[in-house]
Amino acid sequence: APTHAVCPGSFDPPTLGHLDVFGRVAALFDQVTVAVLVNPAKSGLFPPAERLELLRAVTARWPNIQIESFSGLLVDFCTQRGISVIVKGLRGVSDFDYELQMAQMNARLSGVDTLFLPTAPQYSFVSSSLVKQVAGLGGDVSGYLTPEVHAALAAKLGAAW
Ligand code: COD
Repeated sequence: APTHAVCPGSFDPPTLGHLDVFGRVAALFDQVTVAVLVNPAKSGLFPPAERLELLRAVTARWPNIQIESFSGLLVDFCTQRGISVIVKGLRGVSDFDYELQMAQMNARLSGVDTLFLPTAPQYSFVSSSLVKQVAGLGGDVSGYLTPEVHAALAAKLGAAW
């Protein structure tokens, strides 16, 4: 049977660390859904529609990746779409504690299993929140984003770079 995995996250905005995981997952599974959590209580820097648009642009090279949004429980989204595997990137031990808890809860809730991919070492310190913080203070984050995401972030922050 064809395999279908989900890469869930906030992606506010998507980084090269996310993209590295997407590409590796696209090589391992027949179909990959990148699922953007829409949290009505927490809007983030980029509205969900802009995150979806950026994700579509940066994943255009992988024909088996599709972009969708979801709210509510991730496992309900998976069950509705026949997705049997959640894939998460692990940056280090600090990710592991929380990710293990979520993986075990999700498995218990629904039987949907989680696979962890180790982050590429050059991106192990990269997170959307740190990128936003550094960029907001005038630091150079061009090494951690695609050019289109970098431009969108510059526009959002009203930056001159
Ligand atoms: N390198 C590799 N992987 C990375 C990197 C990097 N530099 N940065 C992030 N990642 C990976 C991580 O695996 C992360 O999980 C994923 O990319 C997305 O990252 P973020 O920061 O955009 O997203 P999060 O961590 O905010 O996403 C959390 C979820 C949306 C997955 C989670 O909150 C969720 O499933 N919510 C839905 C509600 C639900 O079901 N709750 C019950 C859970 S048990």
